[in-house]
Amino acid sequence: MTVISNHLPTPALQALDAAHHLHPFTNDAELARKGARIIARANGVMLTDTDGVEMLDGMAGLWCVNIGYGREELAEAAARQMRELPYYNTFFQTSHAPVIALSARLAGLAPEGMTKVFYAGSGSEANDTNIRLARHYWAAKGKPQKQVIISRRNAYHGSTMGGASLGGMAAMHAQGGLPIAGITHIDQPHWYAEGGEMSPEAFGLERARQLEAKIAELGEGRVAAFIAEPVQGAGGVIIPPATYWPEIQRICDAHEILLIADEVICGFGRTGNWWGCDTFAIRPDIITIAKGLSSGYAPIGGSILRDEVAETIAAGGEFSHGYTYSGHPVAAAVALENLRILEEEKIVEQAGQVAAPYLARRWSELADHPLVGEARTLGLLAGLQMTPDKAARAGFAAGPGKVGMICRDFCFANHLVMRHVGDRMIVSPPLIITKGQIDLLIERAWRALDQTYAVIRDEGLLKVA
Ligand code: PXG
Repeated sequence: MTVISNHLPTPALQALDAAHHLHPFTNDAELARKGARIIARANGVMLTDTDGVEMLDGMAGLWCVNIGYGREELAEAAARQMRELPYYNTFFQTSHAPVIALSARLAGLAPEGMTKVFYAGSGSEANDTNIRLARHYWAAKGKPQKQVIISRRNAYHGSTMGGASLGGMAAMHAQGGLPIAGITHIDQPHWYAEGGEMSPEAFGLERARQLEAKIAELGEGRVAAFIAEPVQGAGGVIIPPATYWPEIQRICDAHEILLIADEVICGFGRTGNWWGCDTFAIRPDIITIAKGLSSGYAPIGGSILRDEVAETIAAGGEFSHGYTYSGHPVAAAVALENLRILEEEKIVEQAGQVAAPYLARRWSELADHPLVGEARTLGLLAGLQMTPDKAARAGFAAGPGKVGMICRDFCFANHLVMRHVGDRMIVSPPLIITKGQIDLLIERAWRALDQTYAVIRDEGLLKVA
């Protein structure tokens, strides 16, 4: 048996990693000089690296380990399924019990009237599927001109050609000739950065109405769908003003377009309810799922379809689309066990009713820190904005991301995994985080902010842009 071990000394692992592994979203030359942090094991909300350092994982991996690390039952489910049927496809008029059971379970959990699932291996793949689904849906309804998908700047919908095109990340579009044709973007509902003198409520309406203006500009007959994350995650935990989603829903209802809710981060309890769509009273036609579906224990994603969409696709002949791993039996068995634990242990309810209000209270205290301009949470998503001038909501003269990176490094030094997006600090911990662990998170975040403040003051970085 191949034994994958951590017993090589850390520098040896780092050297091999640098020699043979290109990392996602990483400047690999720079990383090779520093050496990667190598994670050895994890339990609950805690990670341990190969030097034995224990860190609180404020990011649940990459927004996905909702039930926390170390659940033996998921390992058992995977091993059992691998012994029974490690692989079979769902093409060619075949199916298998794990994918059937998972689909039925998801149909029960999904919003009313959404009872069919198409599987992918990841969120990116699922969003690629959604592009083809939405366009094929309109073609099947005799409206093949309805092709354009409207998304938002600073959205994240994945890293494939389709996913990155739907996303609104300028740095991603700058590489590889993106976006692909037929995808266009409107502005995001990011009041802190872009709201200027407007109230959040007025700003939320203004941003939502850009959708209506874009539909008018393109012509309703050309628009297939609008896609959005209920709360932007990778964009910086951007919680939209309360006016935003009701207005988006009104516009989608008034026009003949599909609404795709990308729940890859928000789904499975992250916002305090099962779906971000519940939290914001959104009625989507397609929901993108991944991450929390398996709590990251196995790669799996998918699209949950409104019944009318699924029926139209089914009636439209063969949908020429699918992946080798669509509905992979091991991933499906793991996801099913994850959902059983989320439901039976009432993890979503506990997160929404106990952990989320506690995090909201403790996180809001960070707003008293001299560096912090805004500290907001929704469910177990939290973001805070660092600024050299709270009243003006100003950015730093050093440019976005410099102070964020300093703070991120201090977080690591204080054994807290907290990410930065520009100069916003964000967390998305496992849903099972306890009040005591939230206290620890806040204590470490506060210390990192203090250290960041001291360093940037001494280095003259506390200047307004
Ligand atoms: N949609 C959303 C809303 C996501 O957050 C994807 C789709 C793509 O899923 P896959 O499984 O293909 O990665 C995501 C993924 C970050 C970061 O830096 C966020 C994601 C992935 C990688 C990095 O915050 N989200």
